[in-house]
Amino acid sequence: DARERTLIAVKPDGVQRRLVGRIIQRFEQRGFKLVGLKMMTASEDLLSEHYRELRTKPFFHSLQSYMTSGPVVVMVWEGHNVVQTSRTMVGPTNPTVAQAGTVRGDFSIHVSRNVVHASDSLEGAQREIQLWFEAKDLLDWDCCDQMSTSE
Ligand code: DAT
Ligand code: MG
Repeated sequence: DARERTLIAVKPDGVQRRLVGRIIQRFEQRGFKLVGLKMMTASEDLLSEHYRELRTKPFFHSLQSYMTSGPVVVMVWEGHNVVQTSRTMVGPTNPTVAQAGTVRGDFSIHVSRNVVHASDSLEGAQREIQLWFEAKDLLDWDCCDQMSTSE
């Protein structure tokens, strides 16, 4: 489905380390389409909904305080197989085992500061997109490649 969408977020450590541009560049150059983008500091409630499956984990409270400690850049990217392909581009949760060439493998060393979030399934992506964005802030747009030369 060429209209598949996923949620990608540059986490506070990624913003602080000036990695936003390089992360966006990877998704653009791969061929995905940016349909939503905002910078915000997440609330604890939003984070606890976003990571609701992790609420019982011992690291949950430190995860929550890290993720609300500063601004994140939240994005919706669209394209064929974007959920799965972006997980591959981001790399495994723990940067220790992330290959060079992945975002986490190139820019991080510790699981609790792993720079970027990517939805892990179609259902998860839909849930997270609705959680972080209002429908009106997701934009449909056409590429100038498809414009006729007479315009
Ligand atoms: P992912 O971000 O790859 O989807 P996840 O959903 O299992 O991984 O966990 C969400 C985030 O929680 C992860 O990016 C970093 C943090 N986290 C996961 N496991 C952790 C651990 N063992 N110790 C500290 N933080 C952890
Ligand atoms: Mg996850």
